[in-house]
Amino acid sequence: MSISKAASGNVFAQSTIEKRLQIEHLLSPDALSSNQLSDDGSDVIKGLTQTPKSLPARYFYDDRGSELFEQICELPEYYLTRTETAILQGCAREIARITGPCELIELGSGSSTKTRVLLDAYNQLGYPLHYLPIDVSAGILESSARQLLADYPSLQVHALVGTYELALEQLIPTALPSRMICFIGSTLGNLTPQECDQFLSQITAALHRGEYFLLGIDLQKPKHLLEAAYNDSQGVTAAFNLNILEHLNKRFEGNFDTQLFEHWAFYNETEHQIEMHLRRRDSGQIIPETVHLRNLDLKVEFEPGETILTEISRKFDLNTIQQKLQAQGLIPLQVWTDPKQWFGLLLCQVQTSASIIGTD
Ligand code: AVI
Repeated sequence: MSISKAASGNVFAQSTIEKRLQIEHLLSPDALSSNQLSDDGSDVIKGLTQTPKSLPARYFYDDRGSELFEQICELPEYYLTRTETAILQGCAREIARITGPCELIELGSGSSTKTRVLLDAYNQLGYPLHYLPIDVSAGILESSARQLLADYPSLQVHALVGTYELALEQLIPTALPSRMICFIGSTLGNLTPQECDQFLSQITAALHRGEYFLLGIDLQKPKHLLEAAYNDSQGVTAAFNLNILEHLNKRFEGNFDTQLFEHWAFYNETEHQIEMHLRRRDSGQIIPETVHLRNLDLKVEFEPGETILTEISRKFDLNTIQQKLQAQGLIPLQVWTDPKQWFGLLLCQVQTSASIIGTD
């Protein structure tokens, strides 16, 4: 092929990508500058002034945090991503057959790696490919959407930059017969039970009867396996946890000294959740360490050994979660797990009049 032909081919491919890509900012681009949400840090003030101290887990995900999370997904101890991908590879065709042609809506799409497994299945069945990824990170959303559009010539992408809550409130009907909201990766586990109930009711409200919800969840298993996944030998999870302080320093002009804190993660067997903390190292110094977050006009003292809860990661029981979904009008149609039953993938359908009759 001559250079000019190759160049014109590239221009053509580029122009079809532009035609098939739509990016909508649900919050103003100003509010989203440097991947941030449009809040004023009041959640940080609230978390750091209560006892015990805590921070909202979403502050993990600045550019560095997102990069570290991608690395976590590849770690030998972090079985979640690998296991879920393998399950998805085994059942994607079945999912596509059950739902028929439908728009794929993905919450917290990130790099959209697992989405490809679903897109391949819908593609192989000759279904139109419509993908609506939702993420707070405009950069990751756009770059992964462009990559997908280059790889799937018939794909249409309508990306929404914003929080799940905003996106779920603003979903519009699709030209396709149905829609499926995908919430995979066990991110549901990062919500408290109360937040989880509220989230599931938002899912039901956002969908029409007969539409679909695909949920990936990490399941309960022996403590040592769980603790290894959140205390990896390479220290990537520790770096991810500590990065939240760097992020706060940048965002709110803070002076957290990350050397003074250490990663601490354990499995709480009563609550069935990993709890991830940052703990002020106990170096024999008894005076409290004062941290100043200038933009928030906030000074916080940390005693030696004091902790900040940065994340919970709940581990589910398949029967209990199915009951919860059913109670929210999300009827589980099919459940897939891996041979060790470490991870679960559930396809649910918003209650139809037929399923209401069926449950009587
Ligand atoms: C995003 N979420 C499902 C991860 C988890 O396993 O709860 C976040 C994570 N935290 C530490 N490692 C991974």
